Amino acid sequence: MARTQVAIIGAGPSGLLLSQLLDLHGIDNVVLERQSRDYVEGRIRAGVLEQGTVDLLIEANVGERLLRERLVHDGFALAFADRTFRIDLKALTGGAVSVYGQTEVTKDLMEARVAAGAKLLFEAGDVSIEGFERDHPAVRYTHEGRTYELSCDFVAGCDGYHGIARRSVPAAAMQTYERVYPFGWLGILADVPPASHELIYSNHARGFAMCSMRSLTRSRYYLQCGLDEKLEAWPDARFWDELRLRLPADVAAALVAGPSIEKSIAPLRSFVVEPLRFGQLFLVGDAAHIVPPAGAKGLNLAAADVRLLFQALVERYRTGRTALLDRYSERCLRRIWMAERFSWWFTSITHKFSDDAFAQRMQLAELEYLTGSTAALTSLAENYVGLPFEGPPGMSSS
Ligand code: FAS
Ligand code: PHB
Repeated sequence: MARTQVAIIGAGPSGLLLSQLLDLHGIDNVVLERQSRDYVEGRIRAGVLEQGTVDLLIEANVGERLLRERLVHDGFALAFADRTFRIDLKALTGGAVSVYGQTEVTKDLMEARVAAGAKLLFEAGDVSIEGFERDHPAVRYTHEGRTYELSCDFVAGCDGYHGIARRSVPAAAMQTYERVYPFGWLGILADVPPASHELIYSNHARGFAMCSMRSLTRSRYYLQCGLDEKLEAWPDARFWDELRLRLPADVAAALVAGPSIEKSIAPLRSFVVEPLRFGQLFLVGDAAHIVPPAGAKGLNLAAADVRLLFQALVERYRTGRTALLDRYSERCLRRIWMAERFSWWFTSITHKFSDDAFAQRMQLAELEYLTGSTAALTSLAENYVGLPFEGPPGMSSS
């Protein structure tokens, strides 16, 4: 039976970043990914990185293209009642965010792992975890028609919301918390210049809309849509027309339409599982939590989990101590719940939940108050740029 120190299930951002950081600290690991490399590198998802995530990618030696190509945004805009209001992140927090697609983060990580000769196995089927309560669990999988078994010290479940890691744990051993939203996001990617130099989140009576970007020549837009919507009912022309209707007139006038290069519908949910550790199995990223994307937290939360697990594994292998491993769940959950709250709140004030006139007036009152209060704006801004990471290992938690 093959052996490694850490078996990582999933080669998304969580799995690749953990693998890279462990490797840089001499900790042997194997990554088992269900899909092909092309499929993983082709996924279009997040677009905004917190500074903490940027710093971690630099620490992982994959920050060079990111620092060269990212767009640093000192602010973003809220649009409502046919006007836009700029949230000045820099003035309110001293911070900023980086616009750099998750697709590019994944490509940078993948390139680094392949260059390092990492043990990355794609199209690994039927992955299962045996005995994660034991000191040396085993991970079974198939590849090209043969079955393999990998013995390890630890398993990192980086396999996303639909993965098998969380599902390997008896339901009685965990508590889950979930809110499924009554709408999804219809997203489009197009090689057209963005309508604005910063992101715009638009609250509109027809539904939420969002203007984002991947560069100054590639735009990413979203429309809130019903859960029963089908992509085939949304030809490009309909998407652009509806987007214009949901934006303030000046932004709509600046919108440049063009052929979509990607279009997809994503459901929205808030989800957390507690705890995140089960014996030698540790859940990381979307395997442990999901946030509605309005707060731009999903990918950043995953990176924060990776940071804490990587620190804990380095402590274990360097000193034999397991204090940080024992605190992994508690340390992750503090940040997870803060991000869940912010993402839920930001979704609640920007999206259309019903035709209820009172509810819509409450949203507008909240937006009016928010954009008129430095205290409220500071709270929004500090959550958006990313709350500070917990202190270095060993510091007492606040
Ligand atoms: P991922 O889901 O990215 O990766 C999990 C990996 O595990 C995948 O490669 C999968 O193929 C693999 N896997 C699954 N089951 C397996 C098995 N049984 N065996 C082996 N491998 C297995 N976040 C934002 O901040 N902004 C956004 O706009 C945004 N948009 C999103 C849109 C969609 C459609 C989705 C699904 C998510 C979006 N997110 C967004 C959140 C997203 O960015 C995640 O937070 C991020 O991908 C988390 O990374 P991972 O934890 O690595 O999980
Ligand atoms: C994106 O560019 O895909 C994006 C950016 C910020 C969000 C959500 C999505 O809050």
